[in-house]
Amino acid sequence: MNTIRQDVATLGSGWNNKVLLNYALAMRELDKLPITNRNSWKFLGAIHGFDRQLWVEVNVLGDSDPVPKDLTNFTYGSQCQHGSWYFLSWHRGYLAAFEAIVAAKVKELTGDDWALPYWNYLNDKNPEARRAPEAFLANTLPDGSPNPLKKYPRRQGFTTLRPNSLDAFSLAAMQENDFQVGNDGSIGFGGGVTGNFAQFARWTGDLENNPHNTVHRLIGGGEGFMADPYLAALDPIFWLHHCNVDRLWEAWMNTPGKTMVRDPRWLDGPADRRFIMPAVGGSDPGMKFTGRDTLKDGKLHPSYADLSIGTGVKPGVEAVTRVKMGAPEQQNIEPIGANRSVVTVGGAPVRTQVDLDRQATSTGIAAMGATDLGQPVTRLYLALESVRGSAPSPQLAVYINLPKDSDPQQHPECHAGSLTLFGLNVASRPDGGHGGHGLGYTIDITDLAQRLTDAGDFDPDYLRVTLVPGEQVSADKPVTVERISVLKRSGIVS
Ligand SMILES: [Cu+2]
Repeated sequence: MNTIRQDVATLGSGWNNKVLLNYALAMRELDKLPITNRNSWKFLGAIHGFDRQLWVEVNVLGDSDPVPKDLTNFTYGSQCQHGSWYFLSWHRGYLAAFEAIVAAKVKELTGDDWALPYWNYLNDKNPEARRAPEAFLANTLPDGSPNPLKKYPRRQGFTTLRPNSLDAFSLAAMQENDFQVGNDGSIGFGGGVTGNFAQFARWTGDLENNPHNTVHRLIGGGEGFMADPYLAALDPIFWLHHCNVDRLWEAWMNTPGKTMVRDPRWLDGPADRRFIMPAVGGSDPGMKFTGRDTLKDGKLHPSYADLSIGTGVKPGVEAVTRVKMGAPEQQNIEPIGANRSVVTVGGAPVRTQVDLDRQATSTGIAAMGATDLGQPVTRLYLALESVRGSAPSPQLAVYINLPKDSDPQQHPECHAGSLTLFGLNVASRPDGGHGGHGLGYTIDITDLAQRLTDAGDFDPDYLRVTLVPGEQVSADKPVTVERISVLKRSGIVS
């Protein structure tokens, strides 16, 4: 075997997949260790998110189990970074530490080398790509003992990622050319700007939004661990999912025309502390890292067997799916309209009107399709700001300019985007490390605005936005959206 990360589908089926068999054997041992051990399965899971009461409720912890202080004071525990530009770098460090600990256990048990495999679920050349590897679905190991890879709950009857009719599950994020645009990073591949550590910050990046968030909900459903950041990393399938997300980032960075962030706040941040992971064996001081350590030539830079299949890009080959808009710092983001009040989505679709600045909208629409070098070019975005709710990963679909009283699902031409609000429960808690300010999402509506304009159904004075509730949204568990605005991104074709 090999320490390059490989597509799990290429490594054999069932328990013939030795990488997964070794994974199961190592997990079984790590799962026997108490949470006080920094290499235990529970400690590793708690690094992502930890809530003692919830862990006792779902029987992961006993009532009187001692919990180490460095899990509850945010040193090691509850570090996961979501809704910010640290999402990808933090998770890369997390994967590296986890992989080293599991590999050491595999070595001890079997003598084999081990690397974390990835689940290439958007590989359209493999008709079985969306089905979870058999090893995660089998009840028993080859020796007849219970299969640890199936130990923690998932969506009922889960075998395959099955997007519902409100879902988007795609590689569209890979078309974005810039990691971060605007002072707050509201737009881009990688997530919003924050100088400090923030478990849940304000703006979700494109890749985090989809496929990352979508897959969490498709596996977890309402009750499964993958749907909730406090529990997700306990499910061993979490790591194969995140390995693929990490690979997508790597593929994106290796594609000419994509601009990775160079801001020292990202490279050397966060400003107020270091990210920290346990070392193999768990001794102090642990492994500290910054964004820089995760990039090429950094100590946490991974290697993948392939960066082309199922990634939507061809590393090394310039792909002009979207016109380049100039250096990110020379692009401008400007709000050109907003709705007037908080929107609450419960059991039924809700409509709201976004009033637009006619002049700014008209010039924006006129420049949307520019392709000539040096010409002004724009893209339009719908921004959902400070979204809050109590469910772990509720689903919302967003439609624009639906005919009055019509069924949204009959109008795919009005579908602007689909969101899975992964971690909304955590981001909305006023007692969390994030003040309960909720999460923000931007949806690129350029192509839709172009289609509506061509059809004569885009009025530069206003947009009618309809929010359609999906899974985990109901009258009892509503989602509130503080403000819906339209952002105009302007640059120069380059
Ligand atoms: Cu995740």
